[in-house]
Amino acid sequence: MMQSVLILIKPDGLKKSLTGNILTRLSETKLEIVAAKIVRVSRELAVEHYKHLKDKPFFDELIKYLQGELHDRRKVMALVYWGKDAITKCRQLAGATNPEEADPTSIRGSYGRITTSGVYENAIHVSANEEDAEREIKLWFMPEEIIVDLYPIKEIMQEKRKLKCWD
Ligand code: IDP
Ligand code: MG
Repeated sequence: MMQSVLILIKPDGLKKSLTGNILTRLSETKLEIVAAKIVRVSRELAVEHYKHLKDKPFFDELIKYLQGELHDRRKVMALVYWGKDAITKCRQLAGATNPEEADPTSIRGSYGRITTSGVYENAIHVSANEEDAEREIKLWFMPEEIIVDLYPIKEIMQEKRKLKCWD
């Protein structure tokens, strides 16, 4: 089944200079990268991304983690991979959520750790299923930032919107 999946290289992955290693691991899947960017994560974006965990005791720490406040790296790398069984393949490579339980050869098994404050620092986010992938991709990317048409779009006129463009 052709699927798309949101991947985030989280701030610990960036701080530990793991971007290249993680992208190399993901390239084993032979999936296609159809969008990529570096994002400074607002609190609103982090809370929306992880809203299914808002009642967990580690939620506040998790939001700080995704925003980069725990690593003094206020950015994440966001990518969309597309291709056959993209979600299954990427979740497999990422490994289990808890880095101690993750297969040691997986990305999280290799690079993740559990901090004393309790949040799992697991270097990478991978959408869990097709429904999450669609919600997350639409949250992190505008249609024109993705080089293929993944989901239906509409075109609207916005005259009073202020846009930045090159001078
Ligand atoms: P996933 O990232 O494998 O999809 P989720 O349950 O969606 O797992 O959790 C999102 C993130 O929250 C995890 O990647 C991890 O950083 C953190 N997290 C999840 N469960 C726990 C926990 O029990 N303790 C600490 N951190 C957790
Ligand atoms: Mg998840």
